[in-house]
Amino acid sequence: MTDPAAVRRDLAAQSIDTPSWAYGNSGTRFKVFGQAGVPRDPWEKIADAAVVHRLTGAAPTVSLHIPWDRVDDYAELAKYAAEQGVGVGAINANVFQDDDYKLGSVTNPDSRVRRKAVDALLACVDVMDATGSRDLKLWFADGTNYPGQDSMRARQDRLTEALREVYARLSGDQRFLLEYKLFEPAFYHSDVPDWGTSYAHCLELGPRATVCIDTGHHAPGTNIEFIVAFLVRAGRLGAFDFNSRFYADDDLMVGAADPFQLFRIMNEIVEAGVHTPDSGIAFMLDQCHNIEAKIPAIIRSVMNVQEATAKALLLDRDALAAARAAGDVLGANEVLMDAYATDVRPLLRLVREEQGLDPDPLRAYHRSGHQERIEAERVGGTQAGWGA
Ligand code: PSV
Ligand code: MN
Ligand code: MN
Repeated sequence: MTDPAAVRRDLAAQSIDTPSWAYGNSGTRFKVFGQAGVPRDPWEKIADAAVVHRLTGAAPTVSLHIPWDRVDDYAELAKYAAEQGVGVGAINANVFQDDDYKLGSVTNPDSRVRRKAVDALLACVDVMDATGSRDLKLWFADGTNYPGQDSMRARQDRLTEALREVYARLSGDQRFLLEYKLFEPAFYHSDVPDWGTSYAHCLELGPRATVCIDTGHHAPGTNIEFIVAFLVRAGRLGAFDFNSRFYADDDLMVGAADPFQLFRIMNEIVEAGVHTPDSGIAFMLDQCHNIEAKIPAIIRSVMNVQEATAKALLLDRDALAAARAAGDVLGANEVLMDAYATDVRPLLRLVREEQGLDPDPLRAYHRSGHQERIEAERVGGTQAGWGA
């Protein structure tokens, strides 16, 4: 049987990191739709992230993307974040938007471009030093479009060399998260296409190197919860980039396309007992809100993760263990489905009330006047940088 007080305690402790770029304008390669009141600079992105945290009590950090969030003084930015009540989450390195990176960044055949890319990654570690961020998130757009274009083996060598140099620069509790993605922007092969490739590089490097699972970066039908189970067991699951997808890297709100998949993922996390922040696993959103209102969409996303987690926490693990031990296939599946079918919204309302929060963060946001304020104050919001 589950202990209701322990469930409420774990839910109250849950931390979900929100990404600075989700607060800015975004779109597809066809069109970026501007929205009124979007942040004009990193300071305003942080201010919006702080609003999400104040209303949900569950989003205490905001991830930055460098150089999209470039400022002169990162320590100042971190100080401002702390004043707003949030911390700096992962530092996301952008080594994909310069013309130089046409044939890749750290795996580019040209050593000058590789040097430039590694220097950009090292500069991100400087940002970590200045902000107190623990995690460097590495995602490479590197790969090829045509068979024969470059040596896949040589590119792995170049990747290893670059990762080694960055790894050696980490200190204290810093670590890096190596994110994989099956395809896009490279269409024939990607240099880090899957969790196995990421994991192999992390193993070679050492314990500060961990895998980041972006839920939108797999082939359709991939059993993501298996990947979760494997990496948790191996101690190499560093983070999630949560979002949801119908077709490819859609970056829709987590839990919107397939709430059952999100539950199955969180169930693996809870079964392994790694759902609280002390697990070292960062639960991050990586989303773009192209047509929907941004802050409400991020609040909704945080709530979706909370709901999946609550269902997983309520799962009757003793009954599941008994059914498994007895070889009762249907019984085990029924225990799991019962948990999934539970309406956890009243429980989460109670948890919020116990934290002194409004039980309905979305309605509270609409009542807060924040949206009207930012629409009046902020004219000429910037693009997130992604999807232009
Ligand atoms: C790439 O598709 C990705 O998921 C990486 O995490 C980037 O850092 C993020 O999107 C934002 O571009
Ligand atoms: Mn991602
Ligand atoms: Mn992505």
